[in-house]
Amino acid sequence: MDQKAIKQLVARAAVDRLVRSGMKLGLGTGSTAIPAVYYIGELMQKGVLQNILAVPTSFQTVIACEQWGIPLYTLNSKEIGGELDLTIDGADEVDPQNRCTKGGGGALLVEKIVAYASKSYAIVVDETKVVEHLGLKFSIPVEVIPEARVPVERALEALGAEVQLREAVRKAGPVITEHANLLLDIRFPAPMDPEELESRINQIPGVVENGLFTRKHPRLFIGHANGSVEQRE
Ligand code: ABF
Repeated sequence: MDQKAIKQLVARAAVDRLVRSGMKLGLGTGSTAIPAVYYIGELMQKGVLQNILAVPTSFQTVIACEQWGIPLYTLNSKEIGGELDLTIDGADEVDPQNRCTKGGGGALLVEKIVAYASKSYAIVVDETKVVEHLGLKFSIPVEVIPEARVPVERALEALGAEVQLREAVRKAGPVITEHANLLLDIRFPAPMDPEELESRINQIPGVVENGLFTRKHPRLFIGHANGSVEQRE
């Protein structure tokens, strides 16, 4: 199976196994989470799923929900009341403890807010995302207030990180997040303790959030090239 098909397979498997009518759902971002949104829209059109209330994690997800008529809410809506039944999202890396690196797509701030407001959390990945240690294959994004970029860079370097400002590919200049912040992508020369690092980074003044997701244990769905979907609690 090609990677696109694997992503679709694992996204659909998670929806089939976890999503029920009437759920308040957090809907993720990226090329594995968006197929789950489309599939939910399909099931709603067929009448298989009813009364879904969705909270999106990015503009990409808002547009996908609008295309399928999935009713959009915020965590503040009275129908949601600050708590979701389930969030389904993607990840850039997952380690043996189901801890994740996320935010390659730049949506980590709302992804973490939505994930941590959910009673149940599911991550859908293809097998290339499985790693022994976080930060090995993928850098860890840190969302930073623009005015604090240099002091935060220095503080991250003092933690031993190599720091790279995320540049836009086509538009000249840095990537600006949906909350008008900058992204610093950091890498460490050796494996680090992701739980300790997640909180250490967020203590630096000017840091808004970082892409280490270690405190919300997700149910993990891994799509394999042989067409199987592995579920890891
Ligand atoms: C999103 O999924 C981001 O946190 C992460 O960067 C992305 C992974 O994207 P893809 O599924 O396209 O590899 O939730």
